Amino acid sequence: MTKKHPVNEKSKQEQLEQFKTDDRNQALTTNQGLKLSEDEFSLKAGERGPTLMEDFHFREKMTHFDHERIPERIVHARGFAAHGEFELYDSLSEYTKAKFLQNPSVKTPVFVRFSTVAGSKGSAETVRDARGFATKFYTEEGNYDLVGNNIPVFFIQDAIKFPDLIHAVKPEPHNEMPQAASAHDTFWDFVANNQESAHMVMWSMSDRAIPRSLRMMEGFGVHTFRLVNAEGKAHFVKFHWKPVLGTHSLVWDEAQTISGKDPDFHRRDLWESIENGDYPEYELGIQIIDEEDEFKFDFDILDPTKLWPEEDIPVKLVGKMTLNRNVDNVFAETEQVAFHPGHVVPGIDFSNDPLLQGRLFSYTDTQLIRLGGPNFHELPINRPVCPFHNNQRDGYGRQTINKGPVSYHRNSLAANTPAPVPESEGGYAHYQEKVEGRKVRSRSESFKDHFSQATLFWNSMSDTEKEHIISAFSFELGKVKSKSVQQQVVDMFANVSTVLAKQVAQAIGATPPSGTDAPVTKSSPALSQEQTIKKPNTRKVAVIVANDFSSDLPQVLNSLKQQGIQPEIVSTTLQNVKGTDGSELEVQHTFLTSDSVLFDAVYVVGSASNDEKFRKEALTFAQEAFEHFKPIGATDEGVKWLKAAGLDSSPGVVTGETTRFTDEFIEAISAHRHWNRHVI
Ligand code: HDE
Repeated sequence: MTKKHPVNEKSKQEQLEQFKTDDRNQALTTNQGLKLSEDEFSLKAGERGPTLMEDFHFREKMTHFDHERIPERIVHARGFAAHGEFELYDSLSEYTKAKFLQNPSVKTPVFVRFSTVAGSKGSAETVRDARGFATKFYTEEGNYDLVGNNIPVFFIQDAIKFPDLIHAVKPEPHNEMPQAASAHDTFWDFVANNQESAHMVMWSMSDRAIPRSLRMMEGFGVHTFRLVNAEGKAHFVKFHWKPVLGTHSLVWDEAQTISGKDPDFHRRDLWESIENGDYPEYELGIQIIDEEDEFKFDFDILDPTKLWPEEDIPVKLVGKMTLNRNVDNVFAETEQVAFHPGHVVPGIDFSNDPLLQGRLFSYTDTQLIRLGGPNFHELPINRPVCPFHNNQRDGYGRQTINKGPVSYHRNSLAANTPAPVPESEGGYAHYQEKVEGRKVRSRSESFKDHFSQATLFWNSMSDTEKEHIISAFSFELGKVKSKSVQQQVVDMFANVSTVLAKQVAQAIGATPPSGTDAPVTKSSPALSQEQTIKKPNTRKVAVIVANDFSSDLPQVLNSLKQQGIQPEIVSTTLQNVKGTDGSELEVQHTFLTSDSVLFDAVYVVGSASNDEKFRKEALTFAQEAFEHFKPIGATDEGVKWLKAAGLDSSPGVVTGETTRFTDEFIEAISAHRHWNRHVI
């Protein structure tokens, strides 16, 4: 039978060009290389008869499919990744002998996987959660993994509590709800009964837990590590990633809507930016503390619930990472990548942070079950770029064909190779820290202050950020059913701020604490996002337009584009829209396929025709953007519409003539959100 709409040869060629597949122009074969003559019908005894056991092709294809999934990560299951490179600004030889941190002309390839923590692999991306920020540096001395988060502290102080924390935050086991959310009883019960979580919970309830983009969030190594130089001198270090575009967030209402409108919002944003050549960039920062100064602070530097205030210990920017290549295959790369804080190179070492020490065990263990055996280092994404040789052999999925009879050390038959090399030739030698003590299961006294830095965080927030934190607590605890847990949490956070605790108590019907807050003696401006870098580039603007737009519009759009802003046309249908001067614009979205939450700003051009439905749709966009404090622009009919709806003359709403309009609108877009707007 001839097809009604045969694929024409030209579009077939275009498709081949578009998708750079290795299988291009190849014959279809089985995994044994046998060419196949048919792939749509199983082998049957007669056209209407039973399928035959003999059909090895059907069995191979189906068996492979049946085994396509591997266990998802217990935490950080939902992730997205990209390739890139890291360049150093100046040699760090003063602090470390790590080769990739010596020479600014060396470009080190990297692979970065971002993730949410609590949700399963198919969960939405704009949920309230910490984000994983794991970087694999493929250095000439072996792989170095900096497996961090976008929050600088953690919930617990000792790794032995990690299974408890994760059991509490994951969906409750009796009904597997809620997915990818901490707004439920077990999580908050854990918090109230493990008060070391106070500081991290403040961050999780802040805007940091709903980033606008993976390109606009910070990364932190969290633990204290050591850098060791060629003379063997060590310094304590904390690692930071600072996004060149600044640190920006969504608002909670918007984040929830996006979860439904586009559950892939963050990966789409990252993917598209890289495809467009707007490569995400992050500067690597280090904070350094001399070994001699270990005890000079009012917190223990081994305690992972504490940060080092940047105003006391400055962050030195030492290099830049650029993500410039999307993955070719999400399973092969993003899913099979195996990170491990224990993947280090000479010059980078550990501290005795008890959380870090436990992680050094957990990550290999998890890869064994997840990737099915001990040979995961042979998967292409995990392979070091330098050669590796040892006497490990066999196991599931072994790729290397080791030759010869010798697979042991020490030997004489292979001249005792492969052999360890001294430190001077690149052999890894652990830093010889002096340790002594009793074998105990206990927590150091110096780890017992759970509230000072939680309070520092609160005191460092702007009024808007504080409001968001109060709302987040009220939302999360509002979903908790146990009155007792609600009250315990209110009482706990009264230790951070009575203002916070009172307002949350009011919102959830709990008993407010008595007392008032002590006068603020210290704050850390670096913790607030208010003063972050603000740039217009890569911001997306929904341009709402119909036929008969004025001849100025293409010029406005060009000016926006020159600033790196991305205007995208939204209209009733995907038909091109025409201007009064005959020019045409391609429409990318309809009111049905898009929503204001998927954009950073809305620009209402409107329509001269009396299309009431169009006007209503445009105003829905503008109204929603207004409530999310986003920049709004209007020209042409749009100005009248905004005025009639009472949306004009508020901060960040720009209406007017073309030349001034464009500049003011760009300024409004650069400001990102207009918090001083009165939203009811
Ligand atoms: Fe993880 N963590 N973690 N974690 N973690 C995992 O390893 C674990 C912690 C982090 O994109 C798992 O391969 C323990 C802190 C990231 O593939 C697992 C403890 C920080 C990722 C594991 C922690 C992290 C993971 C699950 C407490 C920030 C995703 C799958 C001692 C510094 C990496 C896997 C990726 C993943 C264990 C705490 C970051 C189970 C036991 C603190 C970014 O091994």
